[in-house]
Amino acid sequence: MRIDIVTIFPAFFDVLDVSLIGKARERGTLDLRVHDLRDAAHDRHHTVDDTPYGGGAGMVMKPEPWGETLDGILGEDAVLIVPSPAGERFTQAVARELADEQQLVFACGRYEGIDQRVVDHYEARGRVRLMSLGDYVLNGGEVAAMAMIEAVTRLIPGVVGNPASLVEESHEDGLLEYPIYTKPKEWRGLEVPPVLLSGHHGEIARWRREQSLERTRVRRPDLLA
Ligand code: 6GU
Repeated sequence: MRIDIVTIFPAFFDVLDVSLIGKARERGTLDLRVHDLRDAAHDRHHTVDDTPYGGGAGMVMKPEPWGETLDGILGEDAVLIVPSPAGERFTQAVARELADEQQLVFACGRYEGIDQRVVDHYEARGRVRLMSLGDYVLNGGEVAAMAMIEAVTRLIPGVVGNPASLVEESHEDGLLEYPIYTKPKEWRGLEVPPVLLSGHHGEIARWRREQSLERTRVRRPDLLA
């Protein structure tokens, strides 16, 4: 998979050369490139923002640097992803859809956002998805893009070492994950649930299922509705 990130803060993405994503890049499983939007801002101060038409607080990202940068990046089959608190909700199901794509391009806005015509222009020519992580506000798209990139890339075959570790997780079956334990059997007076030491695989599976359901009922009843 190819991933391109456009941002005025390329340094946010320096951490993408460590851990599993870094390994996938070294192996060539993942071709990830970070682009500085200011390289396409040609005035002396590399200006990327301006005041909003119609008035209001804050600044708006100018369309021209976005157009020049995205034109040079977007391939035929690319999906342009615009992190935005006004977008559709990013979920595990969306992550699975995106993991099948050839190219994802993340357009990370700052300030109050990007001139609407950038989205309108690329929506008329290809696939664009405005994506929100949840109902809260971040300062820009960078941290959201990072979260989405991690959620998507770990689903690409070969990025996570053991594919079995992908299936028994929170949200993969629509429920929260059951509690997990390792040695020692007793820690600070707290015991590992005896069923897990019983060796009865059927009973263990049933207990885990019940725990998943109970956790989901208490913490995330919206997932069961
Ligand atoms: Cl994708 N962007 C910003 N700026 N804030 C957010 C978000 C995205 N998702 C939740 N809050």
